[in-house]
Amino acid sequence: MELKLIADVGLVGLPNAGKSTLLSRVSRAHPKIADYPFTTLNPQLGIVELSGYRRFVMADIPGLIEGAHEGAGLGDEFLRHIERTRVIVHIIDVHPLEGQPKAAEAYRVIREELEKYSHKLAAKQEVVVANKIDLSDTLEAVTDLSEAIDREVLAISGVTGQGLSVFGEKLWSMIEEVRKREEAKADAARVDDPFSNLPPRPPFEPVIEGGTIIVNPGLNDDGETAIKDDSNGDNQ
Ligand SMILES: Nc1nc2c(ncn2[C@@H]2O[C@H](COP(=O)(O)OP(=O)(O)O)[C@@H](O)[C@H]2O)c(=O)[nH]1
Ligand SMILES: [Mg+2]
Repeated sequence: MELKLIADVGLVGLPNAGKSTLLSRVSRAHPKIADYPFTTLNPQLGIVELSGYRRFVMADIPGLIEGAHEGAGLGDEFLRHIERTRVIVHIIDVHPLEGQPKAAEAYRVIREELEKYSHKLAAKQEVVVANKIDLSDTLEAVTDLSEAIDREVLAISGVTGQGLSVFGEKLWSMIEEVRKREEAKADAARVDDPFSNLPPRPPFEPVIEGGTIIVNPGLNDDGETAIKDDSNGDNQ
C-alpha cells in the first residue's frame, strides 16, 4: 500500500541509530525498539506536540542501508516515503558499537543512498542529529562528527531527552520555512494562470433538448459560448 503525504519530518539513519527510540520519546507512537537491525518494518508515524498548540508529523523511515537505492535491504520501498516529507532528520549514533560504522562514515553511507536514489530527495532540507550523547561525559564525538562532515550537528539523547527541546524548535522553524516556500510556489502558479480568478466551470453535462445535444452548456475550451451539436436532430 502506498502511503500518501507521509509526514513533515522523516527520520533516516542506519539501523540502530536510535530512530524508533527518538520517535517514541517525542510522540505517542510506539515503534518496536531493539538493539538489532530491522526491528521496524513499516514506516511509523507520530505526532509531535510543541508548546502553543504547534504540532507536526514525524515518520520513522526504517531499513535504509547501503545499497538501498538498488533495492537492497528494505530501503528502496522506504526511500519513496521520504520523498514526501518536508524535512529529513538524519540521525547518527555517535557512539557506535564495535564493528558498526563510525559516525562520519554512517553519515556518508546514508547521504550516498539519498543522492543515488534521487536528486530531489538529496536536495531536501536536512537536520543532522548526533544521538546517544548520554554514553559519554563529553561532546567530543559530536564535535568530531561536525568537523568531519563540515555541517552543523545537533546533539541529543533519545533515551535521556537531552537536547530534545532545541531539536523540536529547530524542526519547527525548518518545517515552517518549507511550508512558506510551498505556499509562495502555489501562489506564483495561480498568478501565472490567467483564468485562475474565473469561477469554476460547471461540470460537463450533456443536455438533450428536442433531439439537440447541447454538448457543454458553459464555455467551451476556447472561451466561446456553448457548442450545439444537432447532428442527432435530423428526426425533428
Ligand atoms: N544510550 C542510548 N541508547 C540508545 C539511544 N537511542 C537508542 N538507543 C539504543 O539503541 C538501540 C537501537 O535503537 P532503535 O531506536 O531501535 O534504533 P533504530 O534502528 O534506528 O530504530 C536500542 O538498543 C536503543 O535502546 C540513546 O539516546 N542513548
Ligand atoms: Mg527502528
